[in-house]
Amino acid sequence: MKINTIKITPIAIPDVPLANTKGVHGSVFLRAIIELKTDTGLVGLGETYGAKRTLTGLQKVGPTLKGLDPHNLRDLRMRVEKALPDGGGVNAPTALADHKAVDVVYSAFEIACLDLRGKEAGRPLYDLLGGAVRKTIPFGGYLFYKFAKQDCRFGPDILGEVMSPDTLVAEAKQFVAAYGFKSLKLKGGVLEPDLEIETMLKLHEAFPGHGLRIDPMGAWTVPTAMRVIDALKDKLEYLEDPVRGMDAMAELSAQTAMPLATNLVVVEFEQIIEAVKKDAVQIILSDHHYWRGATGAIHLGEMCRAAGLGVSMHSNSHLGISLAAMCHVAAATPNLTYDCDTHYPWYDKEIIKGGRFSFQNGTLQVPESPGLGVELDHEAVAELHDLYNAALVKDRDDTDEMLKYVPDYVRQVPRW
Ligand code: GKR
Ligand code: MG
Repeated sequence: MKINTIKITPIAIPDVPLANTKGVHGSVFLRAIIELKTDTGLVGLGETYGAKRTLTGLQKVGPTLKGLDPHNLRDLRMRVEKALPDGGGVNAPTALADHKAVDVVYSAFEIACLDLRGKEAGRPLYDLLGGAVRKTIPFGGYLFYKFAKQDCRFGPDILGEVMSPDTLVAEAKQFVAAYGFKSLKLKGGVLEPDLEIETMLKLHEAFPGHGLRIDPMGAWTVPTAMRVIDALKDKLEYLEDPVRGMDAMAELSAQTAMPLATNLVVVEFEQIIEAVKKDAVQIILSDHHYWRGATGAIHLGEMCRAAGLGVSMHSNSHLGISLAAMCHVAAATPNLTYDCDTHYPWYDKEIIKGGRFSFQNGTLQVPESPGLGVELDHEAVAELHDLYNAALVKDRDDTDEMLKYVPDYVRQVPRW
């Protein structure tokens, strides 16, 4: 089996103004859809970020994959490294972590290669990753403070303004009623810490049995994080990226028994060693979009097991190809013991046949058809590709977007 056609389609999906430490989401979010066709007539699918630097990387590497055997991931890696010799990162300068272009681009094509291999073998992708230890994948409700949407040209708002503890609890109630989530994560770092503490205490009161987490993406200093921990101890499963940088995480970790999780200070294999030496984190968030694909995410799980660290799963705005891949990775990672993050409920579009995944009691069943187990709805892709062309937005910059809502906004991390 050899790859003979490579198609990369950028798409834009209507988004809502979800707030975070560095700003707010724009009117659309961007994804790139990958189709790898083989001389045997199979099509392998992938989905990744669609912002400028990732798209450029995908477009540079794509044509060099002609003739690649999807079983040879080392050859894939070499072709990616050769086509992107200058390396570099893919995120906007205002982002809080960067991901190497070679890792992100490799990851996107790796998933499509694994999809092909699963289809050729007639086996679901989780079998290629070592087999499923679970087939029911639990997800958590990902809660955001948000503005009321100003620009509804590309899609309607959801829930209006959510900028207080009480409205955030109302959001959580809607999410739990609609999807049955058994755990809840708040994207913090948006309101004053006291208001975010109040929000978490109110969530705890409203959902006493739910696992709770908060992720302020480095918005707090170590003393502020300690104050939050004192107020919320025994109420959180873990605290995600409370402070900025490996050394600040290590300083905090030395002062508290609260487990610290990260998707900001450990985003590459090399950083695991430093994190372990400094005892900076106790849980690492896996993500096949930058941890070198699904096989890399499985290796991450294995390294965390060896290092005595826990594993959870990170999310970014995404559609169903990514969600299917997340399910397969979660199915095949034995020590992924926390409910996975997902942004999926915030959007109503889909690009796979059969429409959207449907959560039951906060869970999804891992797809059982060969490969990823999803097929592309070409009409839906074409519609969102038209939106990409119309939207004019070709990059993600949450800080820039924030100025539309708060004209004197200054990005400051840590802020409190
Ligand atoms: O969607 O605003 C967002 C999140 O802040 C996302 O960009 C993060 O990557 O969900 C993420 C996280 O830090 O856990
Ligand atoms: Mg995070």
